[in-house]
Amino acid sequence: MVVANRLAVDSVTEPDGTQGWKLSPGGLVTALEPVMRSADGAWIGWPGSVDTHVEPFEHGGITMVPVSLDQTEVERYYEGFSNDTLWPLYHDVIAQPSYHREWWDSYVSVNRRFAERAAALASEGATVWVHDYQLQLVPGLLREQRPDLTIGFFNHIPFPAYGLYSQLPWRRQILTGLLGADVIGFQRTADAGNFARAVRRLFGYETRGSSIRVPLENTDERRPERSRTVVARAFPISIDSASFAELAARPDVVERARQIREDLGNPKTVLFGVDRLDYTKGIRHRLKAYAELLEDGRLDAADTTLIQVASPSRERVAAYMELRDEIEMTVGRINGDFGAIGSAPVHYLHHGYPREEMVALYLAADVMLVTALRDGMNLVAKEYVASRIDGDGVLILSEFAGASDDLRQSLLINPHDIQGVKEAIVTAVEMDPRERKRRMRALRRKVLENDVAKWSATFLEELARASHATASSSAPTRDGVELEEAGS
Ligand code: GDG
Repeated sequence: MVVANRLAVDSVTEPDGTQGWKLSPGGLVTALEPVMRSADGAWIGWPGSVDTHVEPFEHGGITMVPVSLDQTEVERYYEGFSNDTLWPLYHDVIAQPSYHREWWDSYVSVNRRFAERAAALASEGATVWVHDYQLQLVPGLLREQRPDLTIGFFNHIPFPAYGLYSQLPWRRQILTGLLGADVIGFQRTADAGNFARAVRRLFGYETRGSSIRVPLENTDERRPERSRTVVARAFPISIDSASFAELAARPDVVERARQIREDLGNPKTVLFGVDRLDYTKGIRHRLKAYAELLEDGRLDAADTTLIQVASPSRERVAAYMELRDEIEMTVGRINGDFGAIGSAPVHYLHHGYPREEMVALYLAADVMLVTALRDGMNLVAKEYVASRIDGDGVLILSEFAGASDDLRQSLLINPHDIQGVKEAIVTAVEMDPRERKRRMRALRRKVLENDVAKWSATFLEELARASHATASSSAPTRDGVELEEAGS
């Protein structure tokens, strides 16, 4: 069973006026859809619109179990606490997090609803996999009601350093919620380290490698030392690499990529960025570097084009409205300063596209720009690599995206260092074709070997091991192992 904020489908109105469902875009669904289909699983989540009361239904081999949210809950639990408190806090306070007690109260009650739904539907001894920062209390709440379950949690976004995490007025409650899981997965080893440090600082629990010893409530006075072991470690997420490679081989997609370049006037260089319109993605930094290169004359607007797809996201949150205004003003300024009739240096598209079109854009792009200021993983970087079956193309990748741990043969950048980003763009544009292919070959090996099926299998294996260890459990031994100091 998967428990996630969003159901894996969006409601759509068919041409004949009837209501239907289609698989939704976005990191989590892109990642889990193939796994769930093959596991014949159930997916609990919010359908994405207010007061939608729908009975469970089947879609694409997955049982969808909708959880309804009312208007106030959408404002407080989702737009508020999830996207205006936790999201900026966990992304290193790039934007200022807002702390409101009524948002927290709503977060608690919605997490409780998800947990109750899962507790009511899960079969005896089932495996439940809870996803992401919107539902951090669910593992703890679920364990209280259903100790028979094996519970996993995966955090798709970063986990911040203690100095930032400690701002959160409800920092202890969140940790208690997460520690209800048997396995807590993070994107990077650094995230797991930040989590373990927060646990030591706030609770003083012992941690040893990826194991955390959580004392059980003292129900048995003869065994005051009883504890359970929670595993917290990195499981870097990936994509369904083969399906991107297959799309990239389709003649209509290849033709579409050619068409895109032709429609742009066959420029020498096509640069490409695609992101949810989010302040974590570094779109402004990218535009600034590009504009300066045009200004300096190191790139020529006559033979260079940047396509920036910014898919609409969280449009009712104030920080996102401001960001959109800022980006659109900057794009307008660049096109005004450097454009000519029939040629615009930036093609800015505020739309979502079908996956075929995304792959055609990946194929049309000489240089892919991933300039996130902070990003759990960044699947776009991996999708670009998987799509380049021609072995060509250059990936510029922020070291603050989890993907940079693995994709070392990209051009790694610090997006705050605008000069460094400019140099990387010039290096990419001028790179010798043999060097491009050498790098892309190494990147492709990584992405094709480590796909999403391997990611979920690795997580689920760890979860099975953890549940087995608990079943035959005793407290972890201290013999011969140095425990990290509480409070360090
Ligand atoms: C979160 C974490 C982590 C985007 N626009 C369109 C579209 N997309 C797809 C991309 C990609 C996905 O959405 C975005 O994934 P990212 O990883 O880049 O970023 P987030 O949405 O922020 O995801 C992130 C991820 O969770 C998974 O754990 O990597 O760090 O922030 O797959 O292709 N897809 C289509 N049309 C679009 O217009 N079809």
